[in-house]
Amino acid sequence: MMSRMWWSLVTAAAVVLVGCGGNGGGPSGGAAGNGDAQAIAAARGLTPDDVTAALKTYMPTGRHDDYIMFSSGGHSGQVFVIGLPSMRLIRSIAVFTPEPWQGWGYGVGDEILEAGYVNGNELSWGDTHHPALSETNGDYDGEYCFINDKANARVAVIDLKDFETKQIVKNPIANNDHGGTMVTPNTEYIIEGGQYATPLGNEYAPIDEYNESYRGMVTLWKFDRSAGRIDESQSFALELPPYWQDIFDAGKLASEGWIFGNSFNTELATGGIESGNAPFEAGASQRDADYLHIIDLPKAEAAFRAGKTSKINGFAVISLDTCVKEGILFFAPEPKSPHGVDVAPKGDFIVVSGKLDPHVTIYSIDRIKQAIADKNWEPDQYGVPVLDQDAVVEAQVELGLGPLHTQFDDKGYAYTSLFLDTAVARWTLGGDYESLNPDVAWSLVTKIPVHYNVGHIAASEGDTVSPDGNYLVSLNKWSVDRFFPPGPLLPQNFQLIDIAESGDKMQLLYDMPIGIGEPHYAQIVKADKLSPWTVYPEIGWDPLTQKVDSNAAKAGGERVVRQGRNVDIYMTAIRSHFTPEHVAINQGDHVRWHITNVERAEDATHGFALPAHNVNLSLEPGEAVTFEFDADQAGVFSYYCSEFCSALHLEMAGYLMVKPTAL
Ligand code: CUK
Ligand code: CUA
Repeated sequence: MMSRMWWSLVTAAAVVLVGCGGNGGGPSGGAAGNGDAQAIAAARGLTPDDVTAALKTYMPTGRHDDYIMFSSGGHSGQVFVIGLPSMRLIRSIAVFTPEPWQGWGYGVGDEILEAGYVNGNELSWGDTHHPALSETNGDYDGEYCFINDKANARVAVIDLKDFETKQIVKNPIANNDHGGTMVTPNTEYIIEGGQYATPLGNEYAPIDEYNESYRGMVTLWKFDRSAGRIDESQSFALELPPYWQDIFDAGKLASEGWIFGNSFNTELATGGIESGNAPFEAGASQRDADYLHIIDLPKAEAAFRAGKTSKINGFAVISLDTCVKEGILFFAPEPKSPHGVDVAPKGDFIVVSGKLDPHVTIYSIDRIKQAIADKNWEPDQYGVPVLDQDAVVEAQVELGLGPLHTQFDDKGYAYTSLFLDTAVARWTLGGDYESLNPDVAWSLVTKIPVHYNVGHIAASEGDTVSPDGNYLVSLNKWSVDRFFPPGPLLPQNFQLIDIAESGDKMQLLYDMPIGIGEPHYAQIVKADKLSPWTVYPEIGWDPLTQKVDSNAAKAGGERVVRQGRNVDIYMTAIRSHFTPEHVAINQGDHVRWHITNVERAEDATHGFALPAHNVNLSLEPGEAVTFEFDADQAGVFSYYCSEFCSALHLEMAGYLMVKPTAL
């Protein structure tokens, strides 16, 4: 069945790729396996493209991936860490959702999760959309990752020293967000834009007062890099018209200091399908244009510093009137129900996709600045200057149906996801990028089909000032027939695409099912930019403060200390025992339990599971944890190590004895 020519292609591809890998195998190195490889490929029905795809993605045991992708976890409330090109899930990072493997919410991180509760209401999930890696001069620096919770308007800070969540802030004026998180080029600010307009500060107003009382917003969270935390006191928000703001992006290089966001529902539709009104999907799609939001960040900062703010729930807000008066906010028409807004690597162009328009529209920052200088605008109904569209648009490129999000490479190409076409388009940028690409500027080059219905795409470092242009991942919303169906709830599908070659060559390499939530955006960073710890720097390390906890339990200092009804337990963990192994207390005591993993060996993690108390810890080497509870249940509770750490792991256990009050 298989012709000789066909097979020589496979063999040639295999040999070429082995050669490219720098392993020095050469023809003889591959020859021994050729017969076997051919037989395997034939038996499995693999095409030459399949074989090259396998060769480009396979990681021999022990070899690390070249890139690390940080993906939102959608309604899992987490962030996923995935290696490229192998597409191996390396870990999830618990953020908004308690997660027992990491102990997150089960004795570890409880205060951080509690800081994200709304009016004391426990929230045990989030809807993460857009991760943002911290940047220095517009390039990923590998230090922090930020992520938003669309459902509750929250932003989290993850420290990439240990890949753990350090802070959750609740937006004080909004109850949902979407245009977050994105960072300014030196991570001065983390952007969090709203989505569905509501009265700010969670006030009540009837829906028929929509135009007067409902508002949009964008919040600029000040990041204090030395503290590794958002500084709420130096953060502020802009009040925006009740258009539904969507995604934001920060300007860089040519556009540094500007922030761009888009909006849909400039119709101010208020829905009400049940009362015979046009549903939102129709009402919010009437007009030919919505508004690109253009924000002058230095002017906004100046207004904030000058105290030209009002307080909503104690949070500084620059009113819409002040935004207009101070020249902070401008609009430009953008066609039609836009979704993505993405700033090109040099910062000179801003690419907007209208979901209901087959084009991407490209704005020029020079033209925008000129139109502002020329006062070439008409005010909208809220008095915001709407710049003349012809004056600010540089180009439009027809790509296909349902364009959403755009990324960039090092070859002068842009890539845009096409939801309805279920494809990724490669197209050429003009201007300064023309010398990089051999094709005609501002034109479609090719499309690659994806499976199916792509939302975001992520190219390697593809939203920075220096994209590297090797890989692109298509974050597909539907997988339909790509995987074994695990019941009617199907996974999403991440597809890895090789974009290293120019022209019409792009190759689909790998399908990765995501069966734990619906990711939206992801960012892909070169692995060598990350330098995480593999053990905590010193024994007794508190990951919350990132320093040694002077009150941590120490080897030789294990003890139980009672002061009235308060009991402090100082415990150490090392293969394969806890010290102490018996802890005797009285019903009604308040317990503060301090455990230190005193190991220094990589991967020597211990768990700590306490029955009936909803406690499970993950204690990484060196880590010290304190958790508290009221011992209101009498009885004997067998605690044990919940990580299989050694041959005598099962013996790593002990007894908490809580003596009944009556005895
Ligand atoms: S959104 Cu999900 S596909 Cu939150 Cu960025 Cu466009
Ligand atoms: Cu320690 Cu199992």
